[in-house]
Amino acid sequence: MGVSEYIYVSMTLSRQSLDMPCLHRKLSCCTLSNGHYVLNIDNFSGKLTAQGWLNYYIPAMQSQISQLQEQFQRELSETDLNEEQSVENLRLKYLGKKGLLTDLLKGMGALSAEERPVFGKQVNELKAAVLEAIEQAKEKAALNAMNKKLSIGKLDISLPGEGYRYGSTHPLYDIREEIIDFFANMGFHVDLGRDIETDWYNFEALNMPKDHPSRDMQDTFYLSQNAVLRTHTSGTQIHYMENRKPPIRMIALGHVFRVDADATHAPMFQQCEGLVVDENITFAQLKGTLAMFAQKLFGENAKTRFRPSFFPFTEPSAELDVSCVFCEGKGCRKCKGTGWMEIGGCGSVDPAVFDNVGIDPEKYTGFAFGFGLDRIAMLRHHIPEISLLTSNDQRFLEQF
Ligand code: FA5
Repeated sequence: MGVSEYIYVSMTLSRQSLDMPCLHRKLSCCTLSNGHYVLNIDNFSGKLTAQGWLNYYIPAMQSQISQLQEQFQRELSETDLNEEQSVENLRLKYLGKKGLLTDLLKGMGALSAEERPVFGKQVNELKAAVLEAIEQAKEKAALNAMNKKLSIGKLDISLPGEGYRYGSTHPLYDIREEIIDFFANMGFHVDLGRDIETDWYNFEALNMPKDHPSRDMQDTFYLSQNAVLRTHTSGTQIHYMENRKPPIRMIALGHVFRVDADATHAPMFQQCEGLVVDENITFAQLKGTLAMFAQKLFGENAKTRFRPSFFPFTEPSAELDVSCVFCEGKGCRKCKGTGWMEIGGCGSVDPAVFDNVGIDPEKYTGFAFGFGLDRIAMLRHHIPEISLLTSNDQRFLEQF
């Protein structure tokens, strides 16, 4: 019948326990003697054929499995089906990592080739039955729990659902992207510059010598004698012109810092600088470019006005105003009755600036402009207070 030379018994058996071996304990063995197997285990010693052994083994195993089955049925009937946790505890007791059935299955490794299929079949059948019973119990427990909840609290199915909260892009981000899109389409290169500039790039090279009154408005956040948090993006023009020859078409966007704080002025805000340098560049081209830009930002009806002004690095210089978006140019409280709102400064590049970066002012001319992104966002969305843009207040930001 093909039994191996040694019959492996699942525990150290005593005479009395032979009918009821605990199947998952480790082995002892009996030796072969003239076609018979000698059981030599603990205090029991006797001769047995292999078939004789199986005759003991199979009923003992079956009896253990059916005892476990009865035990499970009893415990299942005692489990509180109103408590999902009780069902889970029962599952763990039988099918968990150290569960009774799991243990039984683990013990199979110690069985002989003849014992294993007989035993495995029975244990697996029991396992499937236990699994199914627990699944059914779980469903019942979940249903009972829900019924219990429903009977305690009132469920108002007419209440609105909770819904999902979707994020949105920041209005300043949107404007920044639109500006980049507009100028990149016109062939402008995009630069970001740097937040910290030396005195030379932020002031001196832009024709703002030390102690000159034009510095006063921006003489602000110094990190050292020579390093300053940039007060405008115009310094990027200088870096750009130092490293490239005309023709030049570039914009530079980024944060700038000033000691400034009221409803329309913030200590940190974003600017966009623009620079064009080539032969025969004129103020008329500057006007045309910015008029198109204003229409792109504020719609086709937006009008632009160039108001004479002063910047040390442009000559002539102008402030760029757009018709008030609140009253469409009629005059209101927001535009202080003028019908116009300022968004930036501009002008033709001062020849002194070209001298500072080694570009021949006799051969080349250029225009430059710089405007505030926060100001544009305020105008476009009718935002009354500039600090709202950086307050991180979700109720405010959700509107965009
Ligand atoms: C300048 O900063 C110049 N560098 C602009 C320039 C560039 C002129 C190139 C000529 C040629 P101004 O200080 O005016 O200019 O600032 C430009 C724009 O930045 C203003 O029109 C406004 O839109 C915005 N701005 C200025 N200060 C603040 C502030 N504290 N908070 C928010 N926006 C501001």
